[in-house]
Amino acid sequence: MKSFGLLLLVAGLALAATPAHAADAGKTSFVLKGHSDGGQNFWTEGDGTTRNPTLDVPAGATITLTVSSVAGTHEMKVGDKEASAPLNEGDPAVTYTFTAPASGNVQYICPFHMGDMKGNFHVAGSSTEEPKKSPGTQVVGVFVAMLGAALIVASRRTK
Ligand SMILES: [Cu+2]
Repeated sequence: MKSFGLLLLVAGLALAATPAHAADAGKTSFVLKGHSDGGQNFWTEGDGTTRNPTLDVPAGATITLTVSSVAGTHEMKVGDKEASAPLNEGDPAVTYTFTAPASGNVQYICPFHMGDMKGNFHVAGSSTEEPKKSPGTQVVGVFVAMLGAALIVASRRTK
């Protein structure tokens, strides 16, 4: 019983320590494509399917963004920078650069479709953004670890 408790404790701590946000921290170059589909406007990273994805960037890095339109007319505005010229589908892609801050998020947005074409560049390792993936893993990990600790205590008391 005690060793089972210890096993749970170790497994729980390992789960709790799992980063909730598997970061692709080294990436500094991104392709964002604007879409207009059935009245819905959104960005995708390259040919990805996630709409307005959060993009991890290294702190302080110069980020290169290649922007084009698959459908519709869009502009790209990053943080406080000026928006790009309007981009129509078929126009050549526009390259955009900005410097990632030391921490936090920098918003990217299409000023034409402010309501639904916005996402964030998230500086890897900073905690201003809620975890995107499996926020439950850490909670479960802590719970399992506590259960393990309780079993250890209980098995000591019964001796
Ligand atoms: Cu747009």
